[in-house]
Amino acid sequence: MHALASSTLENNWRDGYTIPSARLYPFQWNWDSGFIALGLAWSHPPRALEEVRSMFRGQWGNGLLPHINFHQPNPNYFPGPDVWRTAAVPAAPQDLATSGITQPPVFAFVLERLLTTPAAELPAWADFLAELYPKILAFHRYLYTCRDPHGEGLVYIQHNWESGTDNSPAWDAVLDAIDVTHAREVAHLRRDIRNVDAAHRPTNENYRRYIALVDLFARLGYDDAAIARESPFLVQDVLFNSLLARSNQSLITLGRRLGLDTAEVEAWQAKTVAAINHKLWDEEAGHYFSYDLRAGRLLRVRTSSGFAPLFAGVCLPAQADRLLGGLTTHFMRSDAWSLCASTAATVPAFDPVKYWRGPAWINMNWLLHHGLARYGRTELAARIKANSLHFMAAHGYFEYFDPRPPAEGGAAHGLGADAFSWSAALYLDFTLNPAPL
Ligand code: 9WN
Repeated sequence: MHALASSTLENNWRDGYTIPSARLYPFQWNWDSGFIALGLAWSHPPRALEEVRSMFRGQWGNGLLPHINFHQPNPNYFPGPDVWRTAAVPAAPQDLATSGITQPPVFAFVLERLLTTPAAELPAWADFLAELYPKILAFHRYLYTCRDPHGEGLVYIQHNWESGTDNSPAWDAVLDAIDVTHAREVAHLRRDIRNVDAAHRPTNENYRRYIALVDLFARLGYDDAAIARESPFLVQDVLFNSLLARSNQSLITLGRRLGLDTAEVEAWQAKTVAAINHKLWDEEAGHYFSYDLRAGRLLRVRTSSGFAPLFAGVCLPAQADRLLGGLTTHFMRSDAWSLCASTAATVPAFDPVKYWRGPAWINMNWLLHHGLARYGRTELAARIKANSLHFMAAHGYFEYFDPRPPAEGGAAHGLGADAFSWSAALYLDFTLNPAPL
């Protein structure tokens, strides 16, 4: 498995960065790059530093870290740079095409984790850390300045692609409310459904809405104030904000090591931790949900993003108890299920093979594993890890996996893209790095 993980990362390595998968995603993606660095740190340590540096080459002047860096042209993905049209935006880098939206902020905790790997023993490490720290800080500052209009300590995502959990049924109501009367048809432009089973990917109806949002952002010149005024999609995502909180903690830890003043980050952090527990916790359901700023309500669809506050360490003990009561009930129909379904099996839209609507993902399992360990739930943490390793040993480094056992119809193969980089990378982290996070 280690040799296969290394060769998967090797095959997906391009000129200074790693693509998530040759079949579906031929560019550099933001949060993928963070998880991938954690694997490269074991298979090829200098590349972990190169990977992160390449990602930040795409950072905008206002601090935004794009969700895709289009380092080299490739026709095998839609939407490409011609759809994003960011070249004319003054804040965008002049020498690298990028998308114009972001993804969950993982890099601060990725850097903290890299400290426990061979990458931190490289002579180049100290310079790398000093170079990256202000860039990550600038990204967080962008989020708090441009994505938190009411100063709540909760930042919003403006597109489901910013959530990382793109096709989650939690976004259905928000996407359905988008007026597509004047939106263009995009079904014929899609590349994904030519490359993997369409039943495992989002619908054409949804893709039309995804692109309607991108077209709106391009028309507004990626002006955040204008987007906040006009866009129908403004959501305080619980996963995004929890990873922001965990990354703030890492910025504080790393900042102190570097002898820096961390007061600004501490102030953000205090607000965000309180706001996650106050605004995104639903006492009746015993679960955390995302909040739709446009409609002014919680999006009460039970997904595995709701466990992310464990990883951030923001749950009070009583909340953690309630939350975890739901893990082995809502997220599995029998004890033979593997953890953790991305959408609870009790949600009507649950689909065990469709992208983010039911299948288990290795990065989400990794976050949950560390969240459980943080709360002393050793047995459950071990179970999540064992389930993750089993998925990959049985099926290979696929993008996602059916959580059902074969006796209940579970798919006999992995789902989505094969030779998927973060699965391989996190296999290495799971098995070679015993440090807590
Ligand atoms: C859109 C690259 C990315 C992941 C996301 C995953 C999927 C892209 C797509 O692939 O999203 O960003 O085209 O479907 O949902 O989490 O970062 O692996």
